[in-house]
Amino acid sequence: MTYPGEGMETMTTPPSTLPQSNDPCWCGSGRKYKRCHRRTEGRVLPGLVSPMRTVPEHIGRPPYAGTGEVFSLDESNVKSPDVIERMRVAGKMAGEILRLAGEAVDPGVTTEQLDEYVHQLHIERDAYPSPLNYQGYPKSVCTSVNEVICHGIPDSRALVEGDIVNIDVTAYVGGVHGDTNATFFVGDVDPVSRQLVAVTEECTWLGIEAVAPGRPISDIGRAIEDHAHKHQYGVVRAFIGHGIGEQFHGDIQVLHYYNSQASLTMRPGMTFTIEPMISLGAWQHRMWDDGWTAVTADGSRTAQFEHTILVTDDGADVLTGGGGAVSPAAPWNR
Ligand code: EYF
Ligand code: CO
Ligand code: CO
Repeated sequence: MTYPGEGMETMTTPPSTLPQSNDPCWCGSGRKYKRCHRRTEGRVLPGLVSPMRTVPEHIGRPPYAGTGEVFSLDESNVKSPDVIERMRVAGKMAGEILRLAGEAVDPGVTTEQLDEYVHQLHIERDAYPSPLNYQGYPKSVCTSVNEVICHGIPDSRALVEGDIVNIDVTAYVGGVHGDTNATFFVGDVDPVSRQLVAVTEECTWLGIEAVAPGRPISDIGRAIEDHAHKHQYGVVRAFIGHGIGEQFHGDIQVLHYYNSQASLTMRPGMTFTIEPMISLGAWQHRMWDDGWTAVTADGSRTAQFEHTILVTDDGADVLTGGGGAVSPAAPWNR
């Protein structure tokens, strides 16, 4: 079998007909295509990351803001009425910032510009963007494009028509965090990706509807996984929902797949996130060299939605929801 350009020393642009996985790469490297250029074709590449932004002195900040080091506090899983009221404020604010950020998504906009906008939206509201310096994370928001599962660092890459981008906003205000995310379309997006995004949002809501006092927390993962598998999608296992309150990440672990060992009983007053990451293919992940960015092992696209949830006497309250939040599949927008 021959390929266009075979026999040439090197080629710098791919031919119109691409090799099979085990055939020699089109570039003339002598390596198999799957070990050479197939790794990057059509994939998101890292761009340049600008310096960390600053937050005005008058804004209250979490303990890690100065050093980047996260120490766990002795915080109850069941929150007091006072903490819950403050979490409603933080959650509503995060939902509003997420909606505004989503409205700014367009071809040509860089994820760096989204970060600048999200940072400013926090400052205007006297809030601290929780990701900033959390374990040393360098930006105010996570922006995860196409095969990036989560924790994408905003950089100089411009969004391209047909991309999907997840924006993950966490606001710290009144001494508590509110954490929410959604996946947005960049211009006209192909039907396969649109379906992935729609089903991922359905998975999130089915997980939320499984929240009930007295029930094991494994009910949430079961509901999410059942729906994803009906569509032959993968459920990412490496990243999970978490307790939230005065700490960005509390003790509670919310798996997005079924595991009988997830036996914690849900109780009124508990607060946690539900944030399933669903992929068109592999559930396994790989890390970029930056140590932050997680991508699907096979390069397939992935989508995510997230809400901060309060367990109530008869189900769940969505603290990051409400009229202004982004959620076409949410009960209030149906
Ligand atoms: C050291 C981070 C640390 N972690 C979680 C830290 O819950 C979250 N989103 O819904 C979430 C957001 C952020 C986060 C932002 C920064 N971090 C990320 C990746 C690797 C890592 O290793
Ligand atoms: Co989040
Ligand atoms: Co989260």
